[in-house]
Amino acid sequence: MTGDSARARGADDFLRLTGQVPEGVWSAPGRVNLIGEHTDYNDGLCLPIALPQRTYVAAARRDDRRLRVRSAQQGAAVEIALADVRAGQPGGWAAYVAGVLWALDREGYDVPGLDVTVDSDVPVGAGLSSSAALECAVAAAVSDLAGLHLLETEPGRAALARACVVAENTIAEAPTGGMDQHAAMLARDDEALLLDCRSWESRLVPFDLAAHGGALLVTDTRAAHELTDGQYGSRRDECRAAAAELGVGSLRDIEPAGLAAALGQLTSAVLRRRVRHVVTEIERVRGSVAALEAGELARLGRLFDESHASMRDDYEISCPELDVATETARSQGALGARMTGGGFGGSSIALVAATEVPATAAAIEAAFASHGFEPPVSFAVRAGGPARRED
Ligand code: GAF
Repeated sequence: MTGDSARARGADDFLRLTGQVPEGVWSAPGRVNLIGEHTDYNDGLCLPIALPQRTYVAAARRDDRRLRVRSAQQGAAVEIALADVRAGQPGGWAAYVAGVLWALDREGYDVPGLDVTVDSDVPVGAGLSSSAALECAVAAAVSDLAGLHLLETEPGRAALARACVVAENTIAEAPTGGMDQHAAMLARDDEALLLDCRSWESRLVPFDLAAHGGALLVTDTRAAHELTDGQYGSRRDECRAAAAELGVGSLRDIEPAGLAAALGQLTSAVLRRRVRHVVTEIERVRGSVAALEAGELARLGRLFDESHASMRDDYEISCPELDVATETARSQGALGARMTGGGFGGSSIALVAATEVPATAAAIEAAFASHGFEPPVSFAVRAGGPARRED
């Protein structure tokens, strides 16, 4: 499905749901994180890009403080009074919509009831932040419909991103770190977003691989990926425990030069591995920014490979499908490859010559078939734009 058809279908679906035309259509992108994984909740650095794939919401105000929402991907409509929204209610995908209204209301904004329809071409469950895309598209709609004007400035966009994080953590009960929502709100076409997750300051880094004859190949391994199933939360708890044992506020406080000493202080081998991943990964983000700014794709590729090894061996969040996808891309001549996102399934990325995109995708598909895995879905992406009003 193309973005245009998702947008048109969203508006058509709105007419079917309400018998009226929407007051507008808003959209927000999925994301791929280039590097800096599981660093956001450690106050670290990360480097996402927005995907060209987007989630579209058509919306109009209601005067009864109720939310009615239907998604083309999820089936039946969900309806709830805004006063009844709380942790776990509504459950499932609608929590990402209701949660945003709840979080903005809690911030003191005058949030109206809404009718909303959703359509998306962001793959769901692929580690490409379909939830953040949904939250941020809804937040963009609320900002405009409630006259908040938050889309118009960078600080306003960052405030919307923070409300989406609160929605996800509190109402959807997913203990995620904030990278995805900031990417969806602040990213720009052909740029990567360097995010400092301690101050939430950001800056753009040129990301135009095509200008260097390169391409970024995303492979959705179709291996199940869930951020609410406890594994993600347990990594977060381990980082908190390690920081407490080391007497620091967060693992960001451990400088690379102090890593060996910090590891020597930790009694648990598991915590030593987790800390080593986080500290070295933050440093790899710095190296990746320098590589991109110098146009040195081979150096960026090496950092991708090191990042994947760190996630496989130290953070232990890879899986056979992600390892096969990245190893196959490398054996086909990719400059580097790594899993992206929360892990335990989801997607990988490979930095390849533009001319090698079809051959690399075909090799990954053949390798998956020979391992008896589900067929993967591979596609090349450019960096896309942030949440915005469409119509
Ligand atoms: C998921 C989370 F939502 C992010 O906050 C981040 O922690 C990421 O996993 C891992 O880098 O996408």
